[in-house]
Amino acid sequence: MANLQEAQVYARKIEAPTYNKRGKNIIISLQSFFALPLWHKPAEWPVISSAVPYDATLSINCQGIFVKKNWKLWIGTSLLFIAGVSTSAVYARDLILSEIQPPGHVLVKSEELMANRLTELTKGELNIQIKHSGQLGNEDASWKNIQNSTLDIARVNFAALINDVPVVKIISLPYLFRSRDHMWRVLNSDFGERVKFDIEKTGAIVLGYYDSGSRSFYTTKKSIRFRADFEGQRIRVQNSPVMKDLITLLGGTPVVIGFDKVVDAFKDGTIDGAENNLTSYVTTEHYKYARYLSLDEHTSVPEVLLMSKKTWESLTSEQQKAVRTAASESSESMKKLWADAETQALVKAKKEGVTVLEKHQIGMNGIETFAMKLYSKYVTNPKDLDTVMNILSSD
Ligand code: GTR
Repeated sequence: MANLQEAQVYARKIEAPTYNKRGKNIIISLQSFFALPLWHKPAEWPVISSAVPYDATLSINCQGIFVKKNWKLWIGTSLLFIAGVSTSAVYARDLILSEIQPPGHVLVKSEELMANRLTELTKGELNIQIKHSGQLGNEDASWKNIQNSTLDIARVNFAALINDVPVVKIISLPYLFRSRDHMWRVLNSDFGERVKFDIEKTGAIVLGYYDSGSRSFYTTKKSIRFRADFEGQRIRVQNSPVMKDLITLLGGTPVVIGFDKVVDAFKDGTIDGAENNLTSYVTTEHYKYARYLSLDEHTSVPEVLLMSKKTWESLTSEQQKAVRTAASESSESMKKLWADAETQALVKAKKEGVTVLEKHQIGMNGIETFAMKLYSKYVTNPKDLDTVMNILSSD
């Protein structure tokens, strides 16, 4: 789906709850109710069959004759019908989740775990339909659709929120987190609560976070080893002011391109490099074009799972609890899946002949010194300064 408008139209179409299994029960119950006259004596069949299934009045008249003769059977069947309708009143509902990664990606696998768990916890009342591979548009579209409540759930990278939620600029600062564990500890602290509060102020419900590892640079012509290696390089970045400024500061030219267009940009030479986590580097096959990978781990910007406020408020408190449980279990189990996926990605990249520079082989001092100049631009008040100092000095 190419643009925001199309995605919104599609999202509106699917906005109405989908009635499935139990909805069908209603139809079957109604059919059997009006089909009762079929049980008449064969002599009455010509009249009755013309009444079924189109003319309910005739059918009911015929049923009158039938009731007189078989009242016990009629009462029994009617009770069954009423029971059928009353249980059918609790319908199953499909929640639509937008995801840009393809099937098989660790994020999609984790969302599948969440979907199965939610179906189990709500005994089929709530189900999640995962629209993967950007079927409903890119992350910017998903984020907008969550805010205007035309989409139920979206998994996006924090970068998609950066222009609406200022605190995301802090999380996106280069070399802020030392490791994934460090990032998780910070997200689980008071700071994490502030992030959640700031996102929810904009009209979205935070269901949880997913790992996204650390992002590193990869290039087509030569390895990035020193700060000077950025000069003249056109590097693809997400639509993030922090990332654009970082590349400019390091001496390169930032090129903002959608995630799904990066391979084409490598093919037609629009870019000389990009940056992402190891998993995406391999699953997108960027490694086939950018054969030099420098593991500088400049940012660790997690993924976030969001629900629209309208969807959230339409759920019962039991259902909300089930959604929270399914999301948090999936986020927890994803940590292990992520670590495995990252290890496998590095093994694959090396096996495929990529030139990999580990952190200790890169002139990090020079690069970090330049990168940290960004802090003075993005940390502009005492509260944020305090936050950044706490993060940098925390274990
Ligand atoms: C991936 C992330 C995506 C997207 C992408 C990008 O690692 O999972 O959500 O943000 O990076 O670089 O655009």
